Amino acid sequence: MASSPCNPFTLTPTVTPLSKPTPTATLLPIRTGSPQRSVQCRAGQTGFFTRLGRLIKEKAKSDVDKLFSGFSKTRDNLAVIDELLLFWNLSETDRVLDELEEALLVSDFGPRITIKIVESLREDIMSGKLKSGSEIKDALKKFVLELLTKKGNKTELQLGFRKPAVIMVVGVNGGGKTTSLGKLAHRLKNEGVKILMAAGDTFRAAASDQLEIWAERTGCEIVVGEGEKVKAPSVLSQAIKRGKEDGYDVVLCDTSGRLHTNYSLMEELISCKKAISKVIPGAPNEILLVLDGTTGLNMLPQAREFNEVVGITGLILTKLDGSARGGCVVSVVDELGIPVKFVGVGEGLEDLQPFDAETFVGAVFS
Ligand SMILES: Nc1nc2c(ncn2[C@@H]2O[C@H](COP(=O)(O)OP(=O)(O)OP(=O)(O)O)[C@@H](O)[C@H]2O)c(=O)[nH]1
Ligand SMILES: [Mg+2]
Repeated sequence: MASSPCNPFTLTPTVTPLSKPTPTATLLPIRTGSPQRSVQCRAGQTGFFTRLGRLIKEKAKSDVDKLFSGFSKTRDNLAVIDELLLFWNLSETDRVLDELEEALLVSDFGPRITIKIVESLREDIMSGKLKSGSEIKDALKKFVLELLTKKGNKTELQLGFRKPAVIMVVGVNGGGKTTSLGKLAHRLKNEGVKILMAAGDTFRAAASDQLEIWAERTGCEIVVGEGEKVKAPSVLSQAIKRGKEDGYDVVLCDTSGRLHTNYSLMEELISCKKAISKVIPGAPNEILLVLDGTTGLNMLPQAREFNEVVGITGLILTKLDGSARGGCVVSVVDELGIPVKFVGVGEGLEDLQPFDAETFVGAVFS
């Protein structure tokens, strides 16, 4: 690995005193979780975020077991493919491919990609390129892997070069935005990143309490709006100002759940984005759309609408632990060409896994 002036591995961690930042008249008070250890990036900032993104991605490869267990239901669902291919012979190709098609559809690979896979396999079988069940299985895995790496590359977080980097999470109600934000904070914090959370869900009174619990749990600081009429763009704007003034590395912005079909709520999201970029031109660096894996292909219209309105830079697919439909990862990448950056495989702190195509293919077609 090339060395960088801001290598989070080599810098000595310093304990930042919990003294409150000097308050200014316009800023909301900051709330603090438990005392945190943070690594300050002392030299130039270029390279810090690039390395961070890469580091998190590399960890995905070492978290194979977690991802493997997270996809157990999808794997069980697809195990039928092994049985089919074990006894495959040329005369039974049509029946076997029909059943393979069914298994992929049941796991939410989606009709478009399923047909592409099956037809490509049929062609290779008929031309004599694939001669055994194991060759067919390998070709199936290769097809999925190539699709994920071609259409959904850049799975690393792209946090730019300036501090603070801003990440905003968006999505429909109950998809797992706040939980994913908390888990992401935990992951970044483990790499020595100094994080500020912004409670941008101002629709529900309990929303900021939920985020405060995550701030406490992860030892991060948080900016929460005060008063009943506080608006999300104002909270986010103030949090970004605070992040800038107090030298945070990353500001993580939570937002309210909203139906992609609700025009005025989608407009509010545009205002949130504008409020952020007014403080830091070019921010947010990442707008991550959180999609509930259990909703299957219903997530596609949601994703299209959010993408059109605010421009999605990456996806977080949640609740894949509880669902046997992990194939939706492939269908969203195929349909939208937006990379999946993280997958949620449980409710715990460690249950947000950076997405790695190879690990995924190994986990669902073991
Ligand atoms: N099993 C499982 N549960 C999850 C996962 N991610 C989130 N959840 C659960 O899903 C529920 C909703 O999560 P939240 O984080 O509150 O969702 P949200 O999108 O912030 O919801 P709103 O703010 O109401 O729109 C909670 O019970 C979470 O614990 C996951 O990856 N796996
Ligand atoms: Mg929430």
